[in-house]
Amino acid sequence: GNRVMIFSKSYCPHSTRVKELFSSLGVVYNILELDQVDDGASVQEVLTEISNQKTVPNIFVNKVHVGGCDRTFQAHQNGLLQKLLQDDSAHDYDL
Ligand code: GSH
Repeated sequence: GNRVMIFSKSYCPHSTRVKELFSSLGVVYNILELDQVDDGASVQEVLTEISNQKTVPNIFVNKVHVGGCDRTFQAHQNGLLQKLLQDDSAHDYDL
């Protein structure tokens, strides 16, 4: 199922790095480019509230907040990312 959700901005280099990481791992992700949707600013406000993170990219794996680009690469390095990806108990995201 669809397990990875990336809130991104199309011009953001950190977002690009995260997209490339998941692609290189062969992981299919859902993505919302906040600069390309009408209500992107309100989505970003809600994201700040629920994740306490103001910046993009903002990554969730199986409904667990991973963080931004740095945190996602960290999680890849220390094995947490693979663990989160293996948790298929969560429901798919519907966007
Ligand atoms: N250290 C952060 C990470 O690892 O994700 C860098 C993220 C960052 O600086 N993102 C910029 C941002 O969100 C866009 S490239 N700026 C505020 C905004 O767009 O509202």
